[in-house]
Amino acid sequence: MSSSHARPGPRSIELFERAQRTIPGGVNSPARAFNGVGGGAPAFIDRAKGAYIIDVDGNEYVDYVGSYGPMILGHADPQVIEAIQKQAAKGLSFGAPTGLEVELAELICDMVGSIESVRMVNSGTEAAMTALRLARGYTGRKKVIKFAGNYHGHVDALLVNAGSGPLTLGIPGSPGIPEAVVADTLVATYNDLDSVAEAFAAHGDDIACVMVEPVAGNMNCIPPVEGFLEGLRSLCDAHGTLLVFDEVMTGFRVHPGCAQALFGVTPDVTALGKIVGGGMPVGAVGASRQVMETLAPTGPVYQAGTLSGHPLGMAAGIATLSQLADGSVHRAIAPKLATLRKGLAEHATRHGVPFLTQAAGAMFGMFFTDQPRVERFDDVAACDIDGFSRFFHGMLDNGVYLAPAAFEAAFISRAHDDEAIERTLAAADKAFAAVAQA
Ligand code: KE4
Repeated sequence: MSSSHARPGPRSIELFERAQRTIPGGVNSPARAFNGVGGGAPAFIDRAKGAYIIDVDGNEYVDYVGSYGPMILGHADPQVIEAIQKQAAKGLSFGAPTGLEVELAELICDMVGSIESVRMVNSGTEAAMTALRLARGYTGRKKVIKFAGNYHGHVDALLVNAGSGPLTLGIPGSPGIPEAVVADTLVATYNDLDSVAEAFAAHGDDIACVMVEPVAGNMNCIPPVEGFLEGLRSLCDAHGTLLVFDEVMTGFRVHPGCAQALFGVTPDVTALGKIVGGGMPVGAVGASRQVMETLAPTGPVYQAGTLSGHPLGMAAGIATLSQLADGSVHRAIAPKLATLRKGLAEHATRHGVPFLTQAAGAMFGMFFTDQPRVERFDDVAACDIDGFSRFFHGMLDNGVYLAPAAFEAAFISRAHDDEAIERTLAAADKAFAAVAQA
């Protein structure tokens, strides 16, 4: 692999200028824009392999975005690519069931203990949206508790801002969402069981579900504090409320059995995405057979999708999960992530930069703060966002690609070998120096 390192080059800039004429902000998802790190053209990617992405100017980067999670095997994994190519030659989509959907459903049920039945959808957003409707339909209740800083895709009812406390009903998080749509959404504080108990005390018997990221990966990377998930389980059991784990990001990322296996807490419903499709557009909702049969056509809760269970997505998901099932990928990743985190901390210390990493399985977060740990949304908000931005550009200039936002998690893969880690740490030495000089 060539090791030319440079900011997004002329072809990215030219493509960005063109893109902005026909695509809002020049990107098909705001997370890819560089608005959170000072703006400018993002790198337009031409191809990727293993731990590396290569942009249209030939610049090569060690990649810690991994498509925001799916690429745990590394980019262009040969088995995944071959599975897609073979399936594509047989036709793309039929609007009729295929054996591939059964195979992936069985694989998910084998790997995730709480799932006896699963419905495929096309994104994490659809998975969270379906999980919410399913919980409301199954319980006959309206209210939902979510957590400030948790993101469940762009579902109207879940795009809410935290009110003054968990008792205040949701405030629309975006124009275009009527107050009525979030009127039953309660917003609690992540890692704060008291805030959840308050909401249950006020609305307990009308709460259909608690939806939570078992590791918060949309306010950087914040694992649950001891007892938090267990406490949610107890509160849900006491009130006949369903516990929904949004494992779109954590699913198969933090453990082959998902976060529910890592932390030993069993949800009633699980939303999946990202890794479950191996890089293809796949989401899924899983639960007990009893809960899932509430969904059409066996039950009254409507849900559907032209391309749900898409054969190429199924083929990619099967080829991915089948490589994760025995745990060998996660075991191989663990020491490499430990080496990376240790090296980052050493370089930060040497340059006098307040810095902290947190991790769960094969996802991790980098915080520019002197706090000993970051457990809540307010802790994240207190971090040095400008410091992250300078670090981001320092890493980009030296051939390491991070998510262009301080509130995103980072993702390592099986393909991140010693050389990739060494190149990352060499870049970090320069990037921390840039942070320190500011
Ligand atoms: P998608 O609809 O983007 O596939 O999934 C939505 C979603 C649901 N739940 C969780 C826990 C998620 O992290 C996500 C999506 N994650 C973001 C990363 N912060 C995807 C990046 C993007 O929006 O482009």
